[in-house]
Amino acid sequence: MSAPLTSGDSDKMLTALIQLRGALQPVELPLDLAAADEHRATRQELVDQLEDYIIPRQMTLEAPLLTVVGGSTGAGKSTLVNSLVGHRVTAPGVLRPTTRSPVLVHHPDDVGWFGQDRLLPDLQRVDHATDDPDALQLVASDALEPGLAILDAPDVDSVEERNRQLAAQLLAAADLWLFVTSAARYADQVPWIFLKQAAERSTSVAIVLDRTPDEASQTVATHLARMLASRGLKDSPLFVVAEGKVDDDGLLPPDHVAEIRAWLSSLASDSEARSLVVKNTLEGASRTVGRRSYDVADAVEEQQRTAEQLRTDADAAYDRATAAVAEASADGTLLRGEVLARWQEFVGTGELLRSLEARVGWIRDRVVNAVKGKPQQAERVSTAVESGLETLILEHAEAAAERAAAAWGQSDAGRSLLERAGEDLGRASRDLRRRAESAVRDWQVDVLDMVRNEGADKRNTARFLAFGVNGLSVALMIVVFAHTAGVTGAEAGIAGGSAMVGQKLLEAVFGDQAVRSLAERARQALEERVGALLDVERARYGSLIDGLEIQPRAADQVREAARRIDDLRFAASQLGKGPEGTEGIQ
Ligand SMILES: Nc1nc2c(ncn2[C@@H]2O[C@H](COP(=O)(O)OP(=O)(O)OP(=O)(O)O)[C@@H](O)[C@H]2O)c(=O)[nH]1
Ligand SMILES: [Mg+2]
Repeated sequence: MSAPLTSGDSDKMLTALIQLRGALQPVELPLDLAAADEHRATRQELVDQLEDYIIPRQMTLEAPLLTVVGGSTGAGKSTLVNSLVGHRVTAPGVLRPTTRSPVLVHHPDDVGWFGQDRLLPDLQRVDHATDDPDALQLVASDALEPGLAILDAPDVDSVEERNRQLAAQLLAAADLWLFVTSAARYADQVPWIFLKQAAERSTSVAIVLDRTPDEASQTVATHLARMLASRGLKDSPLFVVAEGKVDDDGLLPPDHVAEIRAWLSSLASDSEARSLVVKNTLEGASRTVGRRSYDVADAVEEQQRTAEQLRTDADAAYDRATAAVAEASADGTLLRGEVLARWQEFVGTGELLRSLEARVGWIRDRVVNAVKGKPQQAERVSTAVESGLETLILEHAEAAAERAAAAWGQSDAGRSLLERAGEDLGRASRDLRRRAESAVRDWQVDVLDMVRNEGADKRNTARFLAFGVNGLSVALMIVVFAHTAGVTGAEAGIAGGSAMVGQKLLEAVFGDQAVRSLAERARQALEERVGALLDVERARYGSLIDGLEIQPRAADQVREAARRIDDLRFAASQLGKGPEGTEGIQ
C-alpha cells in the first residue's frame, strides 16, 4: 500500500491528470480504421472519467465519500436508498425502468461539495424530482452523516440506452459502489461486466444481495461470494437483505438494512477508513485511465501512419503522372501525327530531311527559304502542339486519378475518405481540360517571350525576320519535344529529323550555345506548368488528408502525460515501503 500523497505530490498528480485530459480532449480519430469506433469511445470515456471523477476528486481529497447505488433494473436500488435514508427521497416503482434521473442524497452541511463545478459537470443540478437524464437532483437530509453521500442511479442493464450510459458514467464518478443485485438476478451477465471493470480498476465495491428469500439466503449468498472471489472481488463486503414487505412509503423494515446502514455510518465517521476507500478508487481509476491512454496514443499513431500512407499512395500516382508527362514531352512522343504533319508543312519535308547530312550552311539557307513568309503554318503547328500536349496531360491525369483512387479503395479508411470527397476522385477534375488548355497556352507565351528576349538584338537580322518570333517559337517547342530523343545521327528517324531541322533553324539565328539554354529553359517552364496543373489534381487527395487535422504531436502528448502519471504513482508507492520493498504499484 502506498503512502498518502504529500500535498506537493498531490499537486503534481493533479497537474499530470489535467495534462492528460488536455492531451486526450482534442484527439480525433477521423479515419475509419477497424477499431476506430472502439478507440473513439475509449477516448471519450477517459475524458469523462477524468472530468467527472478523477480530476475533481484529486482536487478535493477531503470531499464527502460518494456512494453510488447501481445494479440491474428492479433490483431494488431506489427502495434501498429510501430505506437507508429512512424516508422517501427517490421514487421506487413497478414500471421498468423507474429511475431515469439520478438523485444524490447528502447531509445539509455537505451541500457545497456537490456543485456542478465539482462533480459530473454536465449534469444540471435541480432540487425537485425529474425524469431528465441530464439533471442531478440534490436532496439534503439529516438522516445521513456528514462526509457520506448516496446517489441512486438508473439501471446498468436498461432497455434504455441513455439509462445504461448514465449508469456507467455515474458509477465511474463514484468513490464507492453499492452494487445491488437480487437473489433472482445475481447471475445475470451485464452486472458482472461492471463488477469485472470495478475489480480491474480497484474501485471500492460493496455488494448488496437484495430481496433474498430466507430459505435461499445461505445457498445464494455462498454462491455469490464464490463468484465475487473468483472475479477479483473477494475483499468486497457482501450484504444480504432479506425479502421484506415494503411499507406504504415504499420503505423496507429498518432492520433489513440496519447492517448496511451501520457500515456506511462507520465509514462516514471514520475519516481514515473513508479516505482509504477514496484513495483505492482514485488510484485505481488514475492507473486505469493512464494505462488505457496508451491505447488511445497507439490509435492516434495508427491514424497518422494510415493518413501518411494514403498521402504517399496518392503522391505516387501523381508523381508518376508528372514524370510520365515530362518524359513524353521530351522523348519525341509528341512529334507524331498532327504536330509532325503541321511541322513538316511548315519547314518542308523530303529533300530537306534527306539532306540533313549535307553542309550546315546549305541547310540553313534551305530552311530559311522553306519557312519564309509562312506565318499561318507556324500558327498551325502551335495549335497542333497545344492539343497534343493537352491530350497528353489529360491522359496522364486520368490515369493518376484512377491509380490513386484504386489505392485508396483498398482500405476502409481510404474508401470512406473518397466518399467524403463530394466528387469522383477516380476521374480527373472536370475543369482540368480548361486549365490544361490555358496552361499550355501560357507555356507557349513563355516560349514566345524567351525567343523574343533572346532575339532582342537580332530582331532586324534577315534570318530572324524570315522565321519570325512565331516560327522560332514553334521550332523551339519541337526541339523541346525531342530533347531526350537523340536528334543527331542516322538513327534519328523522321521525328528526330524534324527536330533536327528546328534545331538547325534556331542555331542559324541564335547560335548553338543559346539554343541549348533556350531549349532547357523552355523544357523547365513546361515541366513547371504541367507540375502545377497536376499538383492541383493531387491536392484533391491531399486536402482530404489535411482536412482530417490529425495532430502530429497528439500521440506523444498523450503518452507523456500518461507516463507522468505512472511515474508519480510509482514514486508514491516507493515512499510507502522500505528500501528493499518489492511491493507492486497496484
Ligand atoms: N417486497 C419487496 N419489494 C421490493 C423490495 N425491493 C424493491 N421492491 C419493489 O420492487 C420494485 C422495484 O424497486 P425499485 O427500488 O424501484 O428498483 P430499482 O432497482 O430502483 O429499479 P430501477 O430504478 O428501474 O433501476 C418496486 O415496486 C419496489 O417496491 C423488497 O425488498 N421487497
Ligand atoms: Mg430506481
